[in-house]
Amino acid sequence: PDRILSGMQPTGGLHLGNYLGALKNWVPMQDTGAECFFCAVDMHAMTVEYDPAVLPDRVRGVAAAYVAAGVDPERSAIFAQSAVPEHAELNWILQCVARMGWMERMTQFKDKAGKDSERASVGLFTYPVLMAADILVYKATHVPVGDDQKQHLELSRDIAARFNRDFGGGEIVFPLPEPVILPTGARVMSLKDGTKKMSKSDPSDNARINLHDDADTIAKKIKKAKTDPEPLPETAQGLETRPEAKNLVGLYAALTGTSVEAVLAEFGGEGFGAFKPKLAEAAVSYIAPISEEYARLIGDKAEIDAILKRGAERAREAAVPVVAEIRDRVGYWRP
Ligand code: AQP
Repeated sequence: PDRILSGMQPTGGLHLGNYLGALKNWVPMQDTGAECFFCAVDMHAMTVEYDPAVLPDRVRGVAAAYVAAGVDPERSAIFAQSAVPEHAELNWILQCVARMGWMERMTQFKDKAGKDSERASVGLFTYPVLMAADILVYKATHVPVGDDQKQHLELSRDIAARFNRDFGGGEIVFPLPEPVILPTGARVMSLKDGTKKMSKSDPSDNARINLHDDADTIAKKIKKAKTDPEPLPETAQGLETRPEAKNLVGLYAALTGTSVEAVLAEFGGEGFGAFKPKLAEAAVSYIAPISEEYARLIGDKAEIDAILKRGAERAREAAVPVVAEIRDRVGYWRP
């Protein structure tokens, strides 16, 4: 049977990019009979500067957002990565499988470390290996993520293949995990800069629409969103040199479940003054049910903690036997 694994970093509240790019894709997977594991990857959140005092609540926030978005804790394991120490144990083993040359090609490290990469944590550099461990510790077959994670997924496959070759004795130990990337919404860009992805860690909150934003906030953010002075084009080709316009049109299409072409057939020739209120309306009605459920859940710490506890137990049931097998394969001593 298929096994699904995905996660988000508790580096802040989740935003529309996280939702449209990944989370939205998780919900229907629960109906496929696959075993689903969805974690808040708090160990990944430590790779950049963070406040340990707020991390546990951020994990709770991510779990609440998963549930509010439709992940069912009865059917899916929802848990904190750090509560399943097998991730960390497999991480070390896989660090010895991954090659420096593979790691040095990772573009997200370069983006996140910026110019001063000497000061970045070693954890930020090895982040994609931990991500491979997150996936392989469940022998996951499918990983629903946004477009920006494609390269990391490719690395996970390389690591799995190399492990199979070096330690498999002719057997397939780890199935090669398949990325599952949605055709629309896989890449939502910042409202302030159409060439940068919408991100939790963007210092400007106006750059993103959060799943917990209320209607007024959403409308204000969209009103302030960067645009150009031209009216919307009639065809998708006309968006190619206009990153902000392309992003807003793409967002509207994703929110209303139509195509970019259909949006332009409706709004082509109109200015942003006419388009933005419609976009705000679509965003508000789309997010309202999620943000209402989120607000309810986040006030019930006991319920969230119970979900996370149960999720960690279920995840460990799956991960412990995998790590036991891997320990033997790599030659760890045991009496
Ligand atoms: N802008 C985006 N468009 C589409 N998908 C996105 N994802 C993130 N941003 C966008 C997808 O959300 C999942 C969780 O991402 P993450 O929390 O592991 O970290 P990230 O990709 O680095 O996301 P952020 O929001 O930009 O976080 P920070 O600011 O902490 O780095 C992934 O599946 C990702 O593809």
